Amino acid sequence: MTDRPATPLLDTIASPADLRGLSDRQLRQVADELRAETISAVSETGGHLGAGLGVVELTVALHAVFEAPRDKIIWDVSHQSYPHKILTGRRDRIRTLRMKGGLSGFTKRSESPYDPFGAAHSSTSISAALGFAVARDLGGAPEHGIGDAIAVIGDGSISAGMAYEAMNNAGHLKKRLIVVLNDNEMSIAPPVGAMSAYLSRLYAGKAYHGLKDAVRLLPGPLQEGAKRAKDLFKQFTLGGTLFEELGFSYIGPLDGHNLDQLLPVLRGVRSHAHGPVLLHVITQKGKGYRPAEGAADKGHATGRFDLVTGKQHKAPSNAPSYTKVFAQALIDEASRDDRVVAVTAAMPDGTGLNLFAERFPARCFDVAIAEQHGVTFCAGLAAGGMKPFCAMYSTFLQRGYDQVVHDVAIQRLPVRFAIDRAGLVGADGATHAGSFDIAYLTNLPGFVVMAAADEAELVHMVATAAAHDEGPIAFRYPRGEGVGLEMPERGVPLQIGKGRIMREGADIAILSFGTRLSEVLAACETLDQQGIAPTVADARFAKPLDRDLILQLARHHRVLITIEEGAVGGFGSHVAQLLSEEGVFDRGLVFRSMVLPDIFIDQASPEDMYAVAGMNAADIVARVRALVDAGANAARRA
Ligand SMILES: Cc1ncc(C[n+]2csc(CCOP(=O)(O)OP(=O)(O)O)c2C)c(N)n1
Repeated sequence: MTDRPATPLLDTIASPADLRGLSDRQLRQVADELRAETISAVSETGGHLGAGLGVVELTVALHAVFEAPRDKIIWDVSHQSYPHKILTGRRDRIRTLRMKGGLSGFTKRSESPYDPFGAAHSSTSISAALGFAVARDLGGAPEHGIGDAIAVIGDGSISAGMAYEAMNNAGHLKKRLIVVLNDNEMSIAPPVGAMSAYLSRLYAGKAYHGLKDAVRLLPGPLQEGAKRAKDLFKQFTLGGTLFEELGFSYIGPLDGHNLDQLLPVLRGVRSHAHGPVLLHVITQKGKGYRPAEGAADKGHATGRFDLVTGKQHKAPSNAPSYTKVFAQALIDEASRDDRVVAVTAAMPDGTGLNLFAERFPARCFDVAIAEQHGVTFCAGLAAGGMKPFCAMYSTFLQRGYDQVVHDVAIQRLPVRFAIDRAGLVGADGATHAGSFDIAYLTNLPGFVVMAAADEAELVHMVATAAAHDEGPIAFRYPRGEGVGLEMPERGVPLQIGKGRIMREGADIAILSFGTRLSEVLAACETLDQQGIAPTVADARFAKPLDRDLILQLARHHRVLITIEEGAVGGFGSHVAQLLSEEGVFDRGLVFRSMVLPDIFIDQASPEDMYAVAGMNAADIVARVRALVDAGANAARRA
């Protein structure tokens, strides 16, 4: 008889309830299969790999011990939720991760009842879990009830102020609430800050050894009766940690890859927890896949890759990324002016400031995942006579908005905002789209707001920002590569509030703000062939507006169209306001504004997203043609 391969246990798991009938030994097998399935799926889709691999055992343990969806398991950031998705009825779609019409790369309420709370920005999980705990105690959701509220938060994400605001509130309310601190000693980059150092001290301290001894006392997983679990739970509760001072029972640190530790402790917590509990779990980012374990970012995010070698399949490109162009231009400015400093909130590689830090280590500050602090820190630096460049993604700067208004704008402090990932971002979807910065900055008095139309413009905008000491100034640029232009030797400051004419035509003018300019120019080639020759201008500034340029375009053309990769309320709205105040509409100007649609666009390829947004050259051609045809019809009728 030949040995038939055993059916993978994972194949029998349609929902987490199926885990609850398994022995601890079988759960270990499920964990191994789940890890393999996660690696295999991400090799096909790309995405966040390292974080999920680090929580495979934790995911199995949480779902085996707790009863989702009644118990609410809330993953912070939720980039580590792929194993959770596989166990919660989405295995059949896991190879559609981050694709158009597929699974989101993050938790999403509309996707599954097992995703009680959506995320992608960090450090929200404890607040949300506390909300569920209070809702439970006040009788919310009476149809199904709410069981436990469990937040799983990483050591990087717990560096943000919001996490402490939540713990402060939780310690005061004393509701039963479980926080699992998933400590892998990594953020995207190695974590920074005093909190990270504190967690390392806890990890290195007595508690860990105490725990190992205690676990050894257990004859086996089957012998964890309620009493034993209770004793265990008590033994592990140590006094004196920061978390205890905040009103949490602290348990740990545990080995987060050892189900023999995780399962009994979680069972103990489930049976006996009163009030808020913090379970400190030590894990390894990228665990179980050598290429990820060995990567500098522990496999944080990856494109599609070869399973055996771990090598990523990536189309080569010669054009430099906007991020890199920004970093090099900033290094150039900093080499001439030692007051230039740079600030990132836990994204040194993503913003290119890793390159800046190599050159100017003492003038580069990674403040951890702390955008609010980062912005006000820059305000302080500016007040102290420095020239701070606050480099953040558009979507994450949202978190520091009151600081932008209150600490920077009202005090007219010359903080330079380098806004990366402006516009649509592709596979990360709606949570990461940089849609709102134009709108949320152009309404602030005294702000200068620029958008680079191409990578050469970005170099000039870095120089413009460096030279601008009169107040706050921002420049935005997209994810991805430039158009492959010849780069200027050095940046030359632009005249504030002045745009440029790119080509002259008649009848129709298109005024572009940002990198859609290349699509506008491509559209013009098609329109030229159809006998329509628009004037095209690059506004460069959404604030202050180039009034002269705009009014001149309005005067000399029958139709004016603005285009920007941002939500309504931004550049086009300000142009409309100007035109209406100047009475231009009364004189018959036809005006249209092309902005992102008033929806949150789900993940897709950038091309698909632009198609949904109607922002491609073909869409611009269609817009212009419709206006020309309408004009011709009106003329015929008249
Ligand atoms: C507000 C905010 N800023 C920045 C990010 C980008 N970001 C995504 S994951 C991550 C690191 C999170 O580290 P940690 O919580 O330790 O999780 P790990 O990836 O190590 O599992 C960062 C900085 C974000 N998601 N949200």
